[in-house]
Amino acid sequence: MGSWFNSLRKTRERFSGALKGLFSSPGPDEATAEELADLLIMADVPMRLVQTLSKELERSASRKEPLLTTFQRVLVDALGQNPPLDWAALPSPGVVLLVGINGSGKTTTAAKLARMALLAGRRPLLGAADTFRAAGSHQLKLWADKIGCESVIGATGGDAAAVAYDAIDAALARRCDVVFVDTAGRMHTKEPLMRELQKVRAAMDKRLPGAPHHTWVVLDAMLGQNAVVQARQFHEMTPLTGAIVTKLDGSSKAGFLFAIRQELNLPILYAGLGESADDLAPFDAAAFVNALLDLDESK
Ligand SMILES: Nc1nc2c(ncn2[C@@H]2O[C@H](COP(=O)(O)OP(=O)(O)OP(=O)(O)O)[C@@H](O)[C@H]2O)c(=O)[nH]1
Ligand SMILES: [Mg+2]
Repeated sequence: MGSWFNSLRKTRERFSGALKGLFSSPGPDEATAEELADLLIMADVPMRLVQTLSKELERSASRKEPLLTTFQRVLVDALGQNPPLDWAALPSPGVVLLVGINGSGKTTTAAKLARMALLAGRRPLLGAADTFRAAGSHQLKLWADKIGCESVIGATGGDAAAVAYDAIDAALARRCDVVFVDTAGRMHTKEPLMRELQKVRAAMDKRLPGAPHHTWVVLDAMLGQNAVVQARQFHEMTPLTGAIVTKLDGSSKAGFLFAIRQELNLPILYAGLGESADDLAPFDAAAFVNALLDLDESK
């Protein structure tokens, strides 16, 4: 699996020079602190958090807390609690709906989650409610065969809500523990497509009252602040219970995750650290912050 440290290289490189200057100086040097604030904003760390950091850094001298410790503490606190899925707490079957814009990584993530479920000793089912493109469903079927799990694949041009219904139906019949339903990519600005999600949810609830038990937005980390805008819009149309961030390994704007947690109050459940089936890690706030701050990843 890709490591947090390597995955955050691009974001870290944006401000590691300023960080070194700040932490090597005997006390907070105002010019370096300002430079760092600018660089953090460029990495899409929300302004409010940068202001909190600046204030805390000023106070750290009187508290005799090392600057680096202040930095770590404030950033880890800002990310809050992000507990990944508790398999044991899921109803049977637990149903998870994955949503997001085109190309954000939904299909790959659905497969990675199913793989994680298998490793946890569960029986997952992948539901391909991406009926928009033939390639979309085909891609999920290939993943299901590769990792060795059950699947229900919708016909191209078919009704996404019907596939979601059938996926739950099949999971009940085949005694699966968890269903991950992949959906077509949709622009957060296209209202009819966003409404389709409500139909999908209603169909799920019809087959299994209470489903979906989780709705996660899959966000492409390369988009930085734009991913926050998307998540907000999805959240308005279909209540989200968490976020998954993909392509952290290619992003230089991973600071947007602080906004997902602080502004939208969504837990960040998993992070994609590469393209293979095992490259999905439960989100680890301490490892994320250490990797941002250029600290040894074993710390
Ligand atoms: N490096 C890297 N690539 C990823 C990650 N997650 C997904 N990808 C790649 O991103 C591309 C798009 O992924 P998909 O899973 O097809 O995205 P999608 O959201 O299903 O796309 P649509 O169905 O077209 O909306 C693929 O080439 C994936 O291999 C990740 O965490 N890291
Ligand atoms: Mg897809």
